[in-house]
Amino acid sequence: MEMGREKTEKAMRIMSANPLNAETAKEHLRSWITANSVFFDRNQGALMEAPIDISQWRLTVTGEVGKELLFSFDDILRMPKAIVANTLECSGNGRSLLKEKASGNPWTIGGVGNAVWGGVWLKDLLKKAEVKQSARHVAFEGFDKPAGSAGIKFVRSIPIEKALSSTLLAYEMNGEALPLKHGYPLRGLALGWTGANCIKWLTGITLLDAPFEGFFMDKVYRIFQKEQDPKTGEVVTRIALKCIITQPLVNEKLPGGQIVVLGAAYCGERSIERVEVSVDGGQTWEQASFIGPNEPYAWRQWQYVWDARATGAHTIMARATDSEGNRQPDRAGWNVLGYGNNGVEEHAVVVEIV
Ligand SMILES: Nc1nc2c(c(=O)[nH]1)N[C@H]1C(S)=C(S)[C@@H](COP(=O)(O)O)O[C@H]1N2
Ligand SMILES: [Mo]
Repeated sequence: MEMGREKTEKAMRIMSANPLNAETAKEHLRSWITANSVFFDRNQGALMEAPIDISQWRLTVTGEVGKELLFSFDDILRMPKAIVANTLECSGNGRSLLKEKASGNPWTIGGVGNAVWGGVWLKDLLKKAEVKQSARHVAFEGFDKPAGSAGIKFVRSIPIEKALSSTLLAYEMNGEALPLKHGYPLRGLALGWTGANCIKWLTGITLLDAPFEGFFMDKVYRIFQKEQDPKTGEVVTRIALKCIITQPLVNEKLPGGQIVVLGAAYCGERSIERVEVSVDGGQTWEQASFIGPNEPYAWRQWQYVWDARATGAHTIMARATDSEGNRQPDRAGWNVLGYGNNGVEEHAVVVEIV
């Protein structure tokens, strides 16, 4: 299917080629699984040209442990396998839709995707390492080459509680070996947390008695305001409650009649209870219906059939409520780096009925 493949490749919206930062086209966000070939790309440094020789790859576990460990890829494959669905979203997804500009990659809604991941539970590895009482954070290091002359490695840490409860080390993505650009051969996945907490090309895990300190922990991936020291801002961890509209497209011209509005709703560690849709700019709301699987950590696809009668411009909005009764905000809270845009108004889609 040569034509199909060409179309697929064109569908990525490339924001920067080197490092590669590209978002998934809305058309590819309409299924529960996001195919590996169209899954969004977010990289701090240049992509490596060839996969590592798997016989040379090693994973170390060091720091606040009773026993330092060294794993080969075969050692990892021999451990009990876990399969989990998880929606991965870049912390800055939706940034370009904020009313007030924020710096960073200009994501619309395509810095997100859902995959079924295969791998091993981090807690199973840590059990073998005899983690000390003093361990509070777990740092992850990849073997990608850092960008720029400063050469700062992308190292980040997560709290020990997250590492021991719901963090996967994934070597498989949607039934295939983890693709090179998504972290081959192994990546961390702090389930339900933003992409920055999910280190690719993993090679080192270090148990620390405090959060890791460094550029990618203290200067970015924090919520802060102008004139505030970034280090005093809250660290970006959980994916925020949010709803995206994947059909129709922004400014699409459509004939009147039945229009199938499609979208996805997600909120990381919690589940989605309800999605409501408005086709009159937020004056009235109707319930959407869910389609497809309902799995922890994974988004829910939904649809709403709109009987469009009047010609002219119409504003479609969608809003989600989680299982604890929280509803996403009408407007997102602003921060300097534009993280966590989950505003209903920011994600509105205007269409024209002709
Ligand atoms: N080693 C390494 N891991 C990384 C990054 C990186 O640049 N280097 N980028 C992070 C960010 S910010 C995101 S959003 C996700 C993106 O994962 P993907 O490219 O597989 O979609 O990987 C994360 N893990
Ligand atoms: Mo990200």
